[in-house]
Amino acid sequence: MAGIAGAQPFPFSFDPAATALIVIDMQRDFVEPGGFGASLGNDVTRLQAIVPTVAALIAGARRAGLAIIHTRECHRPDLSDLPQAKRDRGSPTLRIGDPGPMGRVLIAGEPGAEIVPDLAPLPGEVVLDKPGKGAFHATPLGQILADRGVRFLLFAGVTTEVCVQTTMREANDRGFDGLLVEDATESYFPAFKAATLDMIRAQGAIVGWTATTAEVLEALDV
Ligand code: TIU
Repeated sequence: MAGIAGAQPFPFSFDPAATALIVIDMQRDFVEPGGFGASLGNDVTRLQAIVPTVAALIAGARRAGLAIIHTRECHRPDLSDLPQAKRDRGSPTLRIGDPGPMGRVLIAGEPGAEIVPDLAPLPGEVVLDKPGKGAFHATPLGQILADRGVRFLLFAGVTTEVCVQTTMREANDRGFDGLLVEDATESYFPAFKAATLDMIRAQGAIVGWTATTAEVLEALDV
């Protein structure tokens, strides 16, 4: 077993052979100007800033031999997996499926739905397309993790309080021990990121743990 003594709210123990790193939605649509995140009125620069940290975390996880799963929030070109409520919500400048500067917004196969080049998946790593905020909803993620004997999950990616937190809560209810890597996740709203970290680790790790990339890499001895 490996351990992160400085994890909050108390030390986190995990078996690297039974651990996966889940990198949530580090897509051009959320991180670059002109994509879905920007269409909702957000400033994407905060999210761009974590790319080097996420790259370092992924590199360390590769050296340690962890299972690595990349997710992408996107929909089928025919929009058959897009609930009308999701398409209609709010007043975005572009709706999901509309043509934008990076192709159709949040549609599989379009440039905007791709993971940013600096975090490109390697052959053999799972790339999971998901139609919802949570990565377990309407995907084979549960089976993929069961097939690999995974019991511990490390989480990175964007955005902290939307797709990352939703997935972490789904995982918690499914019996996984999950840790959110604090500096490898980001929100368009600093206060929401801070609140998410607090609520995850409150009440004796009611949802899970948090720790830094440096602490995770030290625990993995990479
Ligand atoms: N809008 C926002 O903060 N997030 C999303 O819509 N999806 C993800 O978090 N990936």
